[in-house]
Amino acid sequence: MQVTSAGQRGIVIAVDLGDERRPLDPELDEFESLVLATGASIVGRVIQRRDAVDPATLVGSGKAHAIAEMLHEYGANLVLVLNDLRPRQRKNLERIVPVPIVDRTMVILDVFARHARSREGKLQVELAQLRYRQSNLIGVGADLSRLGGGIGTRGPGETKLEVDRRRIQQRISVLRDQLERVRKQRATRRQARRDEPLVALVGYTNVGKSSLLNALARSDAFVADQPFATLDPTVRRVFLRERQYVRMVDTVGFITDLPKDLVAAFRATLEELQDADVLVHVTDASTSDRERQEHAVVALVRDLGLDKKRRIDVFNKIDKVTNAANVPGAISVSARTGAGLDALRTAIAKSLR
Ligand SMILES: Nc1nc2c(ncn2[C@@H]2O[C@H](COP(=O)(O)OP(=O)(O)OP(=O)(O)O)[C@@H](O)[C@H]2O)c(=O)[nH]1
Ligand SMILES: [Mg+2]
Repeated sequence: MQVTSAGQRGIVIAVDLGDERRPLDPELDEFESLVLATGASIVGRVIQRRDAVDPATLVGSGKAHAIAEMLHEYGANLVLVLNDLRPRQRKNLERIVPVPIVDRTMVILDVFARHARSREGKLQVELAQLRYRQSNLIGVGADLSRLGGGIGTRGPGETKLEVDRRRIQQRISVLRDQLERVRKQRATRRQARRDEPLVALVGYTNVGKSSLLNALARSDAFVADQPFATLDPTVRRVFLRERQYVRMVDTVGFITDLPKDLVAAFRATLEELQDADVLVHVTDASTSDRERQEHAVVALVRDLGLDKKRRIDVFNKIDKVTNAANVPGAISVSARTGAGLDALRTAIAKSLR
């Protein structure tokens, strides 16, 4: 179930609250790369500086009308909103701006929907999407109309929404049952492979976890310069040193304010991390956004109850930085050039003793 699709032309809207602790730029950049990962293109951008969001329409109502005019001018058929959108704001905004209004959570869910490969991954994403719609009083109309030939219709009316709600609830129960079954199978498979220690790669999305796994295991897990290339956990056998191997699992990347329906949906997948003997926390040494990303990961690791585990901090992509910050205890590597990989193998071996 995808909300956006190739050929969609979107206008990105953001309200800048001027919070110094939360500068808009990195969040906006990240949002736009998420949007591009859905296949939609960005044809315009509206940033409104305000002290608070407008409770009725998010942006001021004058701005909302200006956006409606921009839609015509730019031939846009989608509005993408960075800020959290309350159901009432969405509804009011939809009246003024008559195209689908998609918020950050929906964008992330959409990227997940595109990238899910396994049956469990697909079920998890669909469940998260429906739960999000349910809690935000969005009908299924937009998606169904897309299947029937293009999004671009208005949201459903009141009675239709009632019907939608019932259908959503029914579908959610079906998905839960199916997930339950898939998970039982996975648990049985997992039991069978408990011989070698398990090392889990964790980290923000797009930092190079899959690339690192490939470099260490000489394998070819999917790598792409876009958020959430990996959704399904991938396990590879990695050589550490003479007669010592580990299993290394690469899993879904983290992101700031990961939608809670997604965390819930992916909890079971992330639970694989509970079995890990060591966590390897990968960060991207080359991004100016490193600190914010690191905080998000540390918070999620804590939420998942993994903060008691042994952890190795790794700075990846050092080939891209001229003078890499020397953080004590952290290991600098490049999945691309192979620099630092031996030091990482040694550190993992040491941590397992
Ligand atoms: N220059 C450089 N680029 C790298 C390095 N490692 C990964 N990349 C690039 O970074 C991008 C993301 O790499 P992935 O391995 O897909 O990252 P990931 O952490 O698995 O990302 P998700 O699965 O999307 O969360 C790709 O374009 C890689 O080619 C590195 O050491 N140096
Ligand atoms: Mg990956």
